[in-house]
Amino acid sequence: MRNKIVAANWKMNLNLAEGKQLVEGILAGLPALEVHKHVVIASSFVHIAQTAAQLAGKSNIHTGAQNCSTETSGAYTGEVSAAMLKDAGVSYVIIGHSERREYFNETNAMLAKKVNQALANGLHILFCCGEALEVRDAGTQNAHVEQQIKEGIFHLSAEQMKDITIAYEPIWAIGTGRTATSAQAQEIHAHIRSVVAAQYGADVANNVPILYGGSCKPSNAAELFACPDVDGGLIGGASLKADEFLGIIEAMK
Ligand code: 3PY
Repeated sequence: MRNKIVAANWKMNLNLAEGKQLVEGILAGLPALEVHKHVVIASSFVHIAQTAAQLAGKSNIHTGAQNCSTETSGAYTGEVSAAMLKDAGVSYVIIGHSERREYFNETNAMLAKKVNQALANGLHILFCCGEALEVRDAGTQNAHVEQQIKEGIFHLSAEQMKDITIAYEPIWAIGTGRTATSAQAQEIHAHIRSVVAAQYGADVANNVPILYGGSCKPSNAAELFACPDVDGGLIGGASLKADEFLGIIEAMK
């Protein structure tokens, strides 16, 4: 059975005290997680050491980051390397979130370098893809997402794909309150899995978790997660409140 994952993406929110309190709230309500179910808390860099200390020794709940550098080390002011993240206690890193692609001009070529840095340092990757509203309206979302995946991760070996989780996030559903219907999510998740299968074969494809992201909340999580190719969620706003995030974790199949 492939892994199921619910990952919090705090984005640029919360001070240290608020982050600590939120993790305490999540831990207080966290159900015992079966072996294939995982929770990730991806905070901003400043929270990582604190979150890692809070999660130390806990099973199936992991510290995450929202980005890493394309470079290994050196004169890159403001950057944080994958090695630094690993050393600070991170085990999952989000790469290629649409906000990074859009506001920080991250290209697929840059993302492929970040993917290499993360894997070289033993991190699991939550690799994001997804289309803007114009692309969805033009009906070319499958080709769009396929290109992002091909250019971002298809240089990897089948062995390296074991550390890849794909997160499909339609940009038109991020922070807008709009959600893809479960039928829309299932359709494109199945397409993504077929693209991975064409490159790596059915075994690899069947083991890659594919998460849905974009205004996922307790009220719609169960329906989305019931889709056969939806293996959990990457959660924005609803991950900032312990009760809402716990509600989404409960919906994990
Ligand atoms: C959202 O749901 O808003 C996200 O961007 C999750 O990453």
